[in-house]
Amino acid sequence: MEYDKNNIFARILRKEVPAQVVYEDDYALAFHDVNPKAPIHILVIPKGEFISFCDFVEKASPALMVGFEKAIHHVIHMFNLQEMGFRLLTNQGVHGGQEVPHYHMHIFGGRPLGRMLSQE
Ligand code: DGP
Repeated sequence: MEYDKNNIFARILRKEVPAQVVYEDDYALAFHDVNPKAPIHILVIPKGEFISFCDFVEKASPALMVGFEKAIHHVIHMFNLQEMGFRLLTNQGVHGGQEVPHYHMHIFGGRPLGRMLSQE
């Protein structure tokens, strides 16, 4: 599968589409999810053309992989989520229910988050 350069997160990265950005550095961009599922629902995306978790691990440089993880950690601290806790989630592919084909990590927090998976 080829990376779609016009997926919505690619366009947000290029600043063609606005987003409520909360953090940006050389490795990552973090912004509010447009359809929040928790009081705090932030998306963190790496800077580069990566479709999914597997694509990222296979292609990203070690520096980018570390920088991306540290950006997630930074956002967790920005929202003071480390005390009460949070959930990190990434979806991949059809069974994962991935909607946007640019690798992203969801950060959920701000209330007890319930069961790990829906029972549907
Ligand atoms: P996933 O199913 O893991 O691919 O989640 C994609 C998420 O992206 C979903 O929670 C909604 C969010 N999203 C989709 N389009 C936009 C957008 O244009 N702006 C923002 N901020 N979030 C978006």
